[in-house]
Amino acid sequence: MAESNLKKDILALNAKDQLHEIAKELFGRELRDLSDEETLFVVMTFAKRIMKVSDSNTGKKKVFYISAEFLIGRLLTNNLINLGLYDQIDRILGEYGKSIAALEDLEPEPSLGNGGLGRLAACFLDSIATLGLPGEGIGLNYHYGLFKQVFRDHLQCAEKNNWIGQYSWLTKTDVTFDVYFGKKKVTSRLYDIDVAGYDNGVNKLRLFDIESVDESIVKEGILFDKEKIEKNLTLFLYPDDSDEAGNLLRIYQQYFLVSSAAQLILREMKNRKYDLRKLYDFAVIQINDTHPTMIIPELIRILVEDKAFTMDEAIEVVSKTCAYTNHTILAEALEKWPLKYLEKVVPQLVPYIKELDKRAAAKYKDPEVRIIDKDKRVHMAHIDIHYGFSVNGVAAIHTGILKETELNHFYRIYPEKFNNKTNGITFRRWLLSCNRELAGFLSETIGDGYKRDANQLEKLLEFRNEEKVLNRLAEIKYHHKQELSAYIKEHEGVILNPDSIFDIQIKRLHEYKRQQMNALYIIHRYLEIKEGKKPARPVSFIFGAKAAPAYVIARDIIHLILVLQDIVNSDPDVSPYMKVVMVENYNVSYAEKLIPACDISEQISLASKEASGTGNMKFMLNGAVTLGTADGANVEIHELVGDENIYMFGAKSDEVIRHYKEADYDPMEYYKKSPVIKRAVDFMVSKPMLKTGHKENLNRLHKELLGKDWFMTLLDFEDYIRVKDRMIEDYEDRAKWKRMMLVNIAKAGFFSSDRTIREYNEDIWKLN
Ligand code: 26V
Repeated sequence: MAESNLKKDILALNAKDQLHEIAKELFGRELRDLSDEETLFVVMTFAKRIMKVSDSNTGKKKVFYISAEFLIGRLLTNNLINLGLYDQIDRILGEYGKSIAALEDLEPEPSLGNGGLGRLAACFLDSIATLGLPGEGIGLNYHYGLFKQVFRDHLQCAEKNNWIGQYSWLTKTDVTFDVYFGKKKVTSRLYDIDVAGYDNGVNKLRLFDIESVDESIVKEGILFDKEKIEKNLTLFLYPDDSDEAGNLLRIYQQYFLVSSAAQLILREMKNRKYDLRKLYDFAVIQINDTHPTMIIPELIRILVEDKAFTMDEAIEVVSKTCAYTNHTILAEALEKWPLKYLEKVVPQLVPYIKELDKRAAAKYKDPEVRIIDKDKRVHMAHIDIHYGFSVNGVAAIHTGILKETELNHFYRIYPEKFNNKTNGITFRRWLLSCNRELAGFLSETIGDGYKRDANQLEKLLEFRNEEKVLNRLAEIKYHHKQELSAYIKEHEGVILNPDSIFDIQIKRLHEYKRQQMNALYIIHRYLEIKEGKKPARPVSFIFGAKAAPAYVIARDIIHLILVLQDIVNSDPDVSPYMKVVMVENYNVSYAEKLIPACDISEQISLASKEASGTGNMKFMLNGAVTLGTADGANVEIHELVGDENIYMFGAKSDEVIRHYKEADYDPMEYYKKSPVIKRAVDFMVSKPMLKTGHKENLNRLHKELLGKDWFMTLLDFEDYIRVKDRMIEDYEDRAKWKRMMLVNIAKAGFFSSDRTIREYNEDIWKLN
């Protein structure tokens, strides 16, 4: 059907009639007779059609946010809220004894990201659309996304997560491109997902898929033949890259993404009759970490080989079009591809990368800023910095460390390129959708304005001494703790007491995030209770985390927590006073249930290592109080709420950086010096632990902690105990705690991704 006809048809019918029509069209039955799952597909189809005929955000210049990950999560509730249709549809479904809440858990989650970086990209798409800016995301259509986590025998196992069924948010387009790996040609097809802005136009997330993909090659778990590129290229997100075949596949994926993206962008320029010599007047390409870096040499190659540009001209135009965001300072996460891998996968790009390196070397003598190093490895970030016009970090402290330490050699030659863009989160998903009760109460108390202008949350401060308001905040928190307890009972088989303190750490499992320090605290508390030190109120320690399948120590930490869960929860002396639960398959949907129920937000990374964090912002917005180190955006949260509304502990980033420089940190020193540390660490390999868990995993972890402890757990452990104990005590001063909740909510406005996107636009994209 032509679009204008569709638009007329849709506008002519009211929502109820449309739902009935779609029910008949899809299933040949009445709405009332459909299963919940079928009803979900009807509502999804309805929302999809509305988005198809909504106005799209257009303008002369457009941002292309290119990213290997878009962790969009479920879209039903979010789309209905943004389209302003939630209440209406919920009322109509109510007439048939159904509700959106009952449908939303049936939607398969698109897990097209690992964690913060991918979720940030999804929040950004929401804000770009909400601000009415022309922009789109460009990524890959992974069929299974991130693996589904299951626990067996206290260990993490990985299974495939199939999210694309007969009905999904994807729209198949007829746009295809040829992508060449040397002489080998494959076909790339474009799929679109509409992104509705909040009460504003619609943008698109454009996902490319390899046409010859073959799901049947996936064997047990997530195992598949890594060599068969034409069949496997878009099956999984970041497959195990511990071997050469895995690394090569990752490069295949990256080039497939950038070659498709470059063709899509140039096709649009051609359709709109734009002059490619002024590409930067019409397009800005934001490169999300180094994964899409090859877009730079690829665009230069196309301009030179197909569009008659000289090398100088192509480099100038591309450099004025591309901007780079850095999301980590961890050395092992900064991509350095062996030149021979690139020669194997994309030989056509290698002469261009060599040319870019040659030019940089001719200009700057410092070997630290070479693109190709003496060991013939290509530093992807160095391409971005030399040949992009902007380099940004994602929180003030992170950008500071990039300038002063990690990228100092570059900062000295290009100070004007460096800028900070502190991350943000979309309040539509992380407040309006996941915490409807709090959003409703805020509207009653301070009006609706905060939904468009997050800074208006500060109006709440006027109520900091109003008992009625404080009590209502506590009631809403309690309601979510009850709901979460019911959910965890059903899904994890663990019974939590909603009157206990909910202490939550949810994020990817990584040693630098130090879930192991939280686990050591649990051991410490367990042993104290065993000795008869009974606390005033129980604490529920809740974790959610996936470990990369090849990351052995991270999997050992999951094992440690699962064994502790078993031991603590089944000990009748202890379990009335504390419980431990690690939820299975932590993902965006689980986060939406956990975050509104949290009292203590655990943000305990080793200072300097967490670039920003965004979970910290989501917790704060939902009235949790932060227990954190001076790292990432915690530093800015601290500045906003003040000393009296946050619990900070641990070594500062300059001390940590000094320890690395001097190589003088020795965990054994701390272990020998402190009986508290010794007792907790040794319990990991004690009789009860070895009886429930596996010797191999627990011994390995014990050895790692005492022999290396690269992320300095023991350096901060005693201070962590001290501050966490104080925080738990302070919870009993209920008036004080409720005021802390209020201040945290009121000060969260700064972390709206609308603010972040406005800054990107003003300083980097300049779209309006
Ligand atoms: C990647 C890898 C890959 C190889 C093994 C170890 C490792 C460790 C870390 C990473 C992180 C990649 C980049 C990333 O996800 N950064 C996150 O970006 C978020 C959004 O800016 C930010 O909030 C998080 O602090 C940052 O870790």
